[in-house]
Amino acid sequence: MRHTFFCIDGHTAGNPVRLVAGGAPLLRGASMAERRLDFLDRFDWIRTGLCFEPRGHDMMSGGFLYPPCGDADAAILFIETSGCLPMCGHGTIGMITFGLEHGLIQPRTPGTLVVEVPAGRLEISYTTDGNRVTSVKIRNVASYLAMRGIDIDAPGLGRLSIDIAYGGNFYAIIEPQGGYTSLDAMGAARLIEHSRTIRAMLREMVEPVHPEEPSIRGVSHILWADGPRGDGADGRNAVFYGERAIDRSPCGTGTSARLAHLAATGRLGVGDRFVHESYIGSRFVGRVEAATALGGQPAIIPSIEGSAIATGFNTIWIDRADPFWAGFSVV
Ligand code: PYC
Repeated sequence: MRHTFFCIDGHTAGNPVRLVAGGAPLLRGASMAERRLDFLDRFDWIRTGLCFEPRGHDMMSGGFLYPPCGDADAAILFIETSGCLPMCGHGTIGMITFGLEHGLIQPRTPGTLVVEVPAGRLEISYTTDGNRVTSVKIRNVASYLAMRGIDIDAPGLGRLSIDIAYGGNFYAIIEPQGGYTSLDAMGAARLIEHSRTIRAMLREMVEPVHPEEPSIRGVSHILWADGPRGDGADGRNAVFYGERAIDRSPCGTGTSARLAHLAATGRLGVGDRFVHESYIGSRFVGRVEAATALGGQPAIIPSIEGSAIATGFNTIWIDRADPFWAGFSVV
């Protein structure tokens, strides 16, 4: 049996986005959080088949556009090598860009959209130049510093003090200290190796749970923070996800978590901008939009702004006669 998926492929700030424009399964659920669980239960082979080799690769990420459950303009379900994320910033920027450019999303008010994702509601504004979407700004879900000062003894790096912040996913944030001096000194291969070990150690020790949506839990991503490299930037980071991925973009949910972390530790205030660079030097503009509370804890509403480029159409088959129909990963 052959399943056909019509995709628009592209990237946001260098990280891949595969918008599956045709072939989405019908999902059960009254919210995107419920539909996400239904997808994971019944259709996870679509994610693994489209994201892992031989049709994808370690960094592959994307999703489906759905009709909203409520009064929003659209809804998104994310797929990635690491699972079905509650929220993905670079993915949202890419899917909104490709969806608007190809008429898959019809805004009620040009320039603004409300989009449902499993983690909540996003308020989106975007700019255009002719048929092209030139930037997308996401007012993200409430983000907060969940845990501070978790001490671990990381093999090869020594003692590290790690904070955990939420920006749509839970991030372990490692600032330069001890054996970690900078992204460039560490390099991508060692970042991946150390991230896998540190994530496994942290998962043995703690399990952060979203105060309002208990299906969002656990440390999925490691954010290595660093000072800025280019002119006009305020900071740089490398986010590890899945088993072998370093985000090529500055990571939208990672930037949101970092903004919450910097705000909670007195280093950013409401209204402050934070230009965040990625491992490859691409940028998002972050901003602390407002102070709020989440489950009784202080939180912020962050925004992230960036742009995406479509690189082509891709019709992908998942054929049950293919021994690798559900994908594979070499770790
Ligand atoms: O942009 O939020 C993001 C993201 C999550 C994982 C990779 N990118």
